[in-house]
Amino acid sequence: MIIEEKKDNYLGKQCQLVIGPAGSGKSTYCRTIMSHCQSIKRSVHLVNLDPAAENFEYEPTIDIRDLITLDDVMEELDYGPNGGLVYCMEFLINNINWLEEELNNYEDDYLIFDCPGQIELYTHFPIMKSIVQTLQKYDYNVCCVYLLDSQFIEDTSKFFSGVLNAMSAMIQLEIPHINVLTKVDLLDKKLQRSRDFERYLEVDSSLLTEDINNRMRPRYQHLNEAIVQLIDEYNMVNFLPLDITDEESIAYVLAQVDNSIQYGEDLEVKEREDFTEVDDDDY
Ligand SMILES: Nc1nc2c(ncn2[C@@H]2O[C@H](COP(=O)(O)OP(=O)(O)OP(=O)(O)O)[C@@H](O)[C@H]2O)c(=O)[nH]1
Ligand SMILES: [Mg+2]
Repeated sequence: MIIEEKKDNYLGKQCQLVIGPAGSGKSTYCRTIMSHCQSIKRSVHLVNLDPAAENFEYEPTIDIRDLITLDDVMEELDYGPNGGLVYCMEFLINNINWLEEELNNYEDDYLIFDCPGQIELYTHFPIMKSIVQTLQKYDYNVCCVYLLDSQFIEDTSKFFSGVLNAMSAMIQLEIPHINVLTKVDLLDKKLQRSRDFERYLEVDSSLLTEDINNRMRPRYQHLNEAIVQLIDEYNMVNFLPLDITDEESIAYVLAQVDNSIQYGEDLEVKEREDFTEVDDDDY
């Protein structure tokens, strides 16, 4: 069954790019998904792209610190932590063959990339985009998993800033994009069951506008409405809640990510090109 082999091979080349602001829970998410995958016997590899990372519960299979570390850059070039981080990431891009060689060793596996938290890497530096392009060159289906700390729903203006950053990353990367609201276990259980919480997961734009306009001076009304419209138009209104203490919640997030990797636009093109002999029903 040549077609089956092709399909298996293709589905094996998947990866999640886990990004989000500093402290949003990226490393914890990666650890949680690794542990969940271990329990469901799925083979996954952790890729560490954070040159400042310290300890990992699961040893990364590919680790940027084998190429460069933030400590070395800060010491040798006398850079501060932010400049040093950008230097490390640019160094990675200038030596992308290092990553390509590492990828070649694991080309049939499911990779989970734990990325650094500097927001500028996702909003205006082309670094993550270069990494995505490298992965795509090697036929990986890449999904961006954008994490936002659930404390961002404490007030609507904070939520706006979180959503706009997520949107900026989505526009830059141009890959399937899943928003995840992290640290839900820290939220009050009553709040989790309330309509207030739901409207942040599947945002009701009219309620958002009403809420923000009630809090801010009238002169900002038009701006608020324009932002909400933008959020609406880019379909950035969905967040998956992740409670790392609840196996079902973890499984649900993973299923959504898997789905977006398999059924993203890239796959549709590949399906047509590579799997034309297989019935649509098989997918
Ligand atoms: N209770 C709870 N704590 C969490 C969760 N996710 C992360 N944390 C805590 O939040 C802090 C930051 O988590 P990390 O996973 O290191 O966040 P990160 O995004 O990798 O941080 P950077 O790599 O520094 O950008 C740690 O103290 C974690 O223990 C969660 O789902 N629940
Ligand atoms: Mg981290």
